[in-house]
This record gives sequence, structure tokens and C-alpha cells, in this order.
Amino acid sequence: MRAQFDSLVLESMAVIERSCYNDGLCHFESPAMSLFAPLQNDVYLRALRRESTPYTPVWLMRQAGRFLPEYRATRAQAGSFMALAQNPELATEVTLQPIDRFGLDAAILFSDILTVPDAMGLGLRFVEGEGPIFDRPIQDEVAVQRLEVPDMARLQYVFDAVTRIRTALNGRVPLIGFAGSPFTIACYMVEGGSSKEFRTIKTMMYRRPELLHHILAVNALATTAYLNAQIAAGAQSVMLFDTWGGVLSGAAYEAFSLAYMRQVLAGLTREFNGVHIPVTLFTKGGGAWLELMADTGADGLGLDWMSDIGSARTRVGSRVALQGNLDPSVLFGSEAVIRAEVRRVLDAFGPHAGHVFNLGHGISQFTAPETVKILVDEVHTYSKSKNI
Ligand code: 1CP
Repeated sequence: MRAQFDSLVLESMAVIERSCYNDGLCHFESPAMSLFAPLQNDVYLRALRRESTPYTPVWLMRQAGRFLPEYRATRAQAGSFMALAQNPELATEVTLQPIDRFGLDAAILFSDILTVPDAMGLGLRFVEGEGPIFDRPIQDEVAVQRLEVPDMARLQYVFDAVTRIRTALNGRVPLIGFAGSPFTIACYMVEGGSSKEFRTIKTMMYRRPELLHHILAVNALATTAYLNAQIAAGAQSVMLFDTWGGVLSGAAYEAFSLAYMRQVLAGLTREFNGVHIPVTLFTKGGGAWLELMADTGADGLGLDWMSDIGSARTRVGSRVALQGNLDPSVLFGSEAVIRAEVRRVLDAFGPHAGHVFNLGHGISQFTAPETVKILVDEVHTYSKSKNI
């Protein structure tokens, strides 16, 4: 069984054309796709295409993670977060854990947005309790000039995980690939880790904007190549996480974040082996800019919990699907509160096609897994009963 699975994975990967990864623009011809099982649940993909669905699909940002005891066990087995992410077999296992447990409508690749700067040679470490740290942050002109689009071969472990996960899913639900936005990964690259004030990157932005533009241009090319390679390896939809775009002024958001997400979108493979690959953009704190985001040509927009999804829908109409909106802290509430808050979001979105239920940001590590079961049940039963 295992040998058969491994040979299927190897066969799928062997036929993926890898020769043009670095230009970000090449079109892959991959007969590998025919080796994947047909999709049984396409509700998530249909919602992103704004087609009607029998119920509202649901998945949760960071659905594979520390709130699940089985994730903590696999992570302990791997030894560290990066060892887990770099092991396609274990990454497959943790990607499937929330699918098996909760009956979600999409799986998301288990990896991280910081794999790309790591492949650029910045030296990524995760320190318990402190989050990600880069040993070689990009803080002066010499470091900026040295920065290059990494050879995608250094990220092969990610593409191998994508193919292995897609194979293991066996058509149960679609697989989402992802990357950080050029600006969001630049925040970590310039700050050297997590930040509250973003003083180093904002100082660069206002004193040496040309340096930041250079970093962002490299990041946009790298992100395009990275996502296209995930699509070639089997990702059926991709998402750009712009977690920190919302710390910018409107003008700076357009120039330093949105402009580069547009570049990524322009270079993405939007149709692969005759199938449309939907793209979702999520700018946390980006509620003021939804119309601009909808104009990028993305298929879906992620919403944090600070925006009202009903007014957001009125503003963007059916140009894009909307995903998200439930405050992750709702999962700290009672069963009755969780069910009521889920219904509130579904009612606020209204009787339209094009809603993907999700949280407004990643699930907290302190969430009790049983609460997610309640959430998924309420999304499915209530939306089915309303026949949205
Ligand atoms: O200790 C651990 O096990 C590590 C915790 C963890 C996990 C589970 C990290 C470190 N990354 C991940 C996985 C991850 N990260 C996924 C996989 C999908 C899933 O779990 O279901 C995804 C999509 C991400 C994306 C990610 N990483 C973002 C964008 C989305 C978001 O939540 O805003 C960001 C900002 C990161 C950086 C990062 N990686 C890890 C941590 C703890 C952080 C955040 C650091 C910070 O707050 O600045």
C-alpha cells in the first residue's frame, strides 16, 4: 500500500516540468493531473467561482496547527516546525488531520509563508515562544542588492508536499496552496522577525523607498514562481496572505502592497490543464480597500472580523467571492453563542452565491477542538436549510 502510494507520488512528480520555475511566467504541461483522483466535493471551488452551491463551504485559516493534539504529536515526532514543514510525509499527515476530524470543505497545504525568504538564504529559525527569527535580515543597501529570486529547487520539499497531499486527499476536497504577499514577507525579512511597530521597514519605506521597492520586486517574482510551481504540483486554488498590509496608510498600501500583489496575480497560472485556478487575496485590516482589491482580478477576497460582510458584499457585488469574517475568539464562546455568531455571518452575507465561510484570521492555539465541530455543523446545516 505504502509502496504503491509512494510510486504514485513519484510518478506524478516526475512528469512535472521544472525547467522554467524561475521566470514565474511559464506554462506547465503536466499529465500528472490525470493521475489525481476526480474531485468529489467542489463546493469551495464553486463558491469562489460565484456559482450556486448546496450549502456554504467552510475551512479555517491555520486549521492544521497547535490547537489540535494530533498536530502537536506529529510536530514532536518531527522535532521542530521547520522539520515538519520540510518532511512531505509528515506535512501530508498534519494537512489531513483537520479534514478527517471536522469534515471541512478544503484542505490547505501545511507549510509557512516564510519558506520563500528562507530559500533566499536569510536563515529562518523558529524560537519557542518568540516566533520566527531571520539570522540575516535585509537591513542595508548591500543586503538589498544581493537579494535574488531563489532557485525553486530549494523549495522542492513544498512542491513534493503539495503532490503528496493532493494524492492522499484522493479527491475528497480541493487543496489550497498559498504564499505570503510580497509586502508581508518583506516585513519579516527587514524586521528580522515578528514586529508590533514595523519601525525598521517603515523607516526604510520613508527614507529609502527605492530599496524597499527592490525587495518587493524580487519578492513578487519569487512569489509568482513559487505559486505557479505549487499549481503545477497539484494546488487547485491559491491564496495570498497579506497579514501586514493593514498597518499601512491607504497610499502606502497601494504603492507597497497592492501594486506587488497585482504583479503576482498578473503572472499566475490561472488555468491549469483546462481547469480554472481561483486566487484569494487577504489583507488583514484591509476593509477600507476592498474595491481596489476586487479590481485586481482576484476570484475571492478574505475578510477579517473588523468589516461587516453584508456591507462588504454590497460594495464588491458579485465581482468577487468573500471569505472569512468570523472573529476567531467566537470559538471561546458557548455552543449557543458559536451557533448564533455563525448564523449572524451567514445572514449578513445574504442569499447570494460566492461565500466561503472562514474565520477573520487564524484559529487560536487555545481553541478547544470540539468548538470547531460545532462551527462546521452550524455552517453546513444552517446554510443548507436556508438554501443559499
Ligand atoms: O509552533 C508551531 O507548530 C508553529 C506554528 C505555525 C504553524 C502551525 C507556524 C509558525 N506556521 C504554521 C503553519 C502555517 N502558517 C500555515 C499552514 C496552514 C495551517 O496551519 O492550516 C499557514 C497558511 C501559515 C501562514 C502564515 N505564517 C502567515 C499568514 C497567515 C496569518 O496567520 O496571518 C504568517 C503571518 C505566518 C508567519 C508565522 N509562522 C509561524 C508563526 C507563529 C507565524 C506568525 C508570527 C507573527 O505573529 O508574526
